[in-house]
Amino acid sequence: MRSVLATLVFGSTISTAALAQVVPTSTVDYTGHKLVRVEANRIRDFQALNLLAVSLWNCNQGPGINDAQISPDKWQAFLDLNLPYSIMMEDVEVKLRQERDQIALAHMQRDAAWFTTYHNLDEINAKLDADLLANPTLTRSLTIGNSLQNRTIRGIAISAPDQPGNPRNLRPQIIFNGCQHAREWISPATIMYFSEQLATQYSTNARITNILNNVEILLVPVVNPDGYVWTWTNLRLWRKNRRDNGDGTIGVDTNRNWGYQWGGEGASTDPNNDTYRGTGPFSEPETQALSNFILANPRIKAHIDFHSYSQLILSPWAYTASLPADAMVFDTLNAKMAAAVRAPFNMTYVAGPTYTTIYPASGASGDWSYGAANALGFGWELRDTGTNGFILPADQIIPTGIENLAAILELGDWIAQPLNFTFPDGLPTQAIAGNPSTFRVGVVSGGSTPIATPPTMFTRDGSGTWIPAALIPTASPGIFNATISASTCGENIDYYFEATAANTAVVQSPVGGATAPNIRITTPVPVYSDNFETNTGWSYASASDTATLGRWERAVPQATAAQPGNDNPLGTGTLCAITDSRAGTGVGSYDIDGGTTTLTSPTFDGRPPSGTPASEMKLSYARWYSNNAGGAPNADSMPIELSNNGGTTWTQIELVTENANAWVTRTWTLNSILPLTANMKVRFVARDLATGSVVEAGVDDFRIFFDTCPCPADFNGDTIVDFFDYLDFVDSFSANSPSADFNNDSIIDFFDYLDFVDAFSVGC
Ligand code: 0X9
Ligand code: ZN
Repeated sequence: MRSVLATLVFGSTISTAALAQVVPTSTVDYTGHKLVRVEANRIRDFQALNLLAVSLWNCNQGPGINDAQISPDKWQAFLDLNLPYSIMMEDVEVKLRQERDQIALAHMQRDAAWFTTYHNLDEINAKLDADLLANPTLTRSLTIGNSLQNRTIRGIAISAPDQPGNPRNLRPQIIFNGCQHAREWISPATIMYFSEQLATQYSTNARITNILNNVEILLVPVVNPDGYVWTWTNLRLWRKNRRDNGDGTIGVDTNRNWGYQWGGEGASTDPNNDTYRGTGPFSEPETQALSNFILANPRIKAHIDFHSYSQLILSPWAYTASLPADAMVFDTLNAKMAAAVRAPFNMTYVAGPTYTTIYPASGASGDWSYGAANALGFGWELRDTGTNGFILPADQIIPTGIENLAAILELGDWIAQPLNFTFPDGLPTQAIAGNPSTFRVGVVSGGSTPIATPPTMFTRDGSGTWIPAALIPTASPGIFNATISASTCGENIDYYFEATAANTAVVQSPVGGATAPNIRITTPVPVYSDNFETNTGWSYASASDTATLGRWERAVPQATAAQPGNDNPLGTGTLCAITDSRAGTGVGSYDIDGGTTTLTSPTFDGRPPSGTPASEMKLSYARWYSNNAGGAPNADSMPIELSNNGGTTWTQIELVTENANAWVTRTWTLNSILPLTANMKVRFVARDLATGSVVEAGVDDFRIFFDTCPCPADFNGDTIVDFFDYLDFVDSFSANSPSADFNNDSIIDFFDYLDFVDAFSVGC
């Protein structure tokens, strides 16, 4: 035991011997070891780094950005590699000592709450027993199986007691596990937080009550107990299980050992490697136990395997870049969970398919759960993004628990529902007068089973009667086309959807159906509109641009974790302006490098037509911006600027820093930025100025329009329909002025007079 502990123990109520059992000990000393984030893009640089490093904490098997632990004796050699790096941790041992001290201190307090520190395996099992005892009607104990060293892999199941017509043993289940990787201590802590909160909030929290009334939650905090114990007794940064590989090396990466696409890309055949896949699929008792448990419980509809660190929500596939059949369901859930996890503390967890969002990995649990066990399988990386890495300070256990509980409740809601809707193109909130809105509607029951019967869409015009229409099936099961027909400027269309689940329950979207419908408003026809489907004269480069890669172009975007896989879904077509479509799969594959790239609109006339106030002239565009992936998140920004002198001078419209991970439509009043002229332009200056920053930008559906619907009866354009309009019309009519051609038939005659009188009597 370290001397600092002896000091802490001195005078306390806990004996040194007792404390020794609950405070980690170590057989190695990492004094002077630094953790560095390194950009090693070339294969030979990566290989050199890999050889030098004590270990790579991110387990990345390839070139790119890596977190490398470098011992003091290798520091100069590391510097000699001459790679861009930032120091994440000055001294790993100092961090480890702080962690041990915190654990010791917490255990010496008589009243330290359980989640204020980390706990060893015995303490976790004791807490499971305490949770079982405290909530006997809601919980039952789970035994998953045994580890290689014969430790019991335990769990707890939580659901409401039997209800009439709703027995507990018929409810769908969701399983959450932690600690496949021994050193990722925040994962068992988070699972234990779920255990305590779900059980204690049943009947006080309506949402948790509803979930537990309809779903059984299965929690397995430590899948790899042998490895976990090892991190407490010998090597805090141990990852794998404790398999003796027979060649002097120890350990199989259980998250490369699952029997779906085992042995493919992103898993090592080298027993010494941290991603060693084992001798065959399910060669390890830990993965055998959990997979057999999942197969024995076909009510399991979803599985999240919790890891750390990087703050990621990872859906299938991990073994291939191809998208799974249920991509739409995963996209929807990824977005819901990423939004929920952000809500409490504004923490970003990037969500997406594993292969492209983190790296290729074969034999990972999520792929098996989805591919072989018919459950929605996710991998998850908890806090943080590298400041502390695996050595996450204990005061982040509760915040991590809170934000991730919020996220798993989204999955709970989904599985608790007999049927769920997805809207991969989004829902139309506005349409241009005279244009219909066509979009896709996905409907699944039981988590991911597509329904065959088309759902009904109900629409009504204003306060009119609801008109039902069956949606049109597409070639993809469970995906239908919906069309809301064209309307005139100013009309509001209400709409909602209804479908019947396998268990005959009728489900509406939005919840509440006719009493809380979606609304689509109808906007005026724009005076200038560009959806980037054809070349309309935008400039994709300016003389001052310095970006070496990833410049603006007009293209179908290629999906990465930072870049969309589609143009603005609320517009038409498939193309947009986007920064680069270079081939590649990683997050940095399509981004901007080395400077600025400028997208400039053609010149447009921003002046209002006579009779329309200048304040009615609006600019809108859909934009994509991502700068929170990669080694230096949020280090860049994108100015969007307006010119009223053909590009001689520019005024900022907005400085984009927001990482919405979605297309965002922004609308501006043009004359509040600059006086309106016939010589206006807008430009988007995307830039990668910071080292290691991944920047992606897109622009689509650019429009100049009036805000309000035209009112023909307001003949003099003073926004009031009154006798002066009548007088002005009669004047124009008698003067045979072109403006008197009210019905636009190129003849000024009595029919124009009649139409004007009609419009005048209707008003606006
Ligand atoms: O490499 C892994 O196994 C995981 N990352 S970690 O740094 N915690 O080791 C991510 C694998 C993704 N997992 C699943 N899709 N299940
Ligand atoms: Zn892990």
